[in-house]
Amino acid sequence: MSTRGPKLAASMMCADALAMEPDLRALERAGIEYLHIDMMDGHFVPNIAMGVDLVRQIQSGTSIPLDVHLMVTNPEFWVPKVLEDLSPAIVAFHHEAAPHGVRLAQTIRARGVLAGVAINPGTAVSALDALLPEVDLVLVMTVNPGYAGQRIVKSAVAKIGELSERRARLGLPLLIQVDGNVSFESAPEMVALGADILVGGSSLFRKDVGIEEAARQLRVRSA
Ligand code: S6P
Ligand code: MG
Repeated sequence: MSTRGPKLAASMMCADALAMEPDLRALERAGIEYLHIDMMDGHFVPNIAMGVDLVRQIQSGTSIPLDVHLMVTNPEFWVPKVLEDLSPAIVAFHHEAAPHGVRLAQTIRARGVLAGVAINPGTAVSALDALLPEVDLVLVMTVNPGYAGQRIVKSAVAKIGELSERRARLGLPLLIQVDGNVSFESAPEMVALGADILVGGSSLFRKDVGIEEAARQLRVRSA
């Protein structure tokens, strides 16, 4: 496992649904730090993905910690459910769906789990000013949430730098996670701007070079 550079979270939505076990073993050999679990409700985003039962089964098949990304309109319901039914290391809800973000973060932290808040490409970093001291992680979406394999939204990448500046100025031990078209080309800039955790989707689950080689290259290019 790498000790320098960003941590990698593998987006399980991009795993081979017909051969998830070989993919899990490859992710373990690659020293992937988190399994990124995209839970989508068909309301907050125009797609449905990864229910609790499926995720529980994945969890039983590996010791890689879970990083849950909730793309749902009602995180007040799903945060407690995920905490109860799974054993995640990180749970992130979307700011745009959470009028009671501080309460949600407190609920997550009370279980000894890292509390994350995610922002869409169209949401400004300043919208999080009041919430930053209450969370452990900010998930910066660099594509519109809902699907893998999309083009990057360039203006969203700059928000990594803005957040990095804010955490330094405020002295907060915040982690910055980036999700959306993290690639061999885009990862170096994301890390230079301050990203701590990169979500690997299409660029990690590569059928041509394989997961281990893709992970190695992502690490080399962003070290
Ligand atoms: C998108 C979701 C993401 C994707 C991730 C990986 O709504 O939150 O986690 O699975 O973006 O896909 P890609 O192809 O963009 O790297
Ligand atoms: Mg995600």
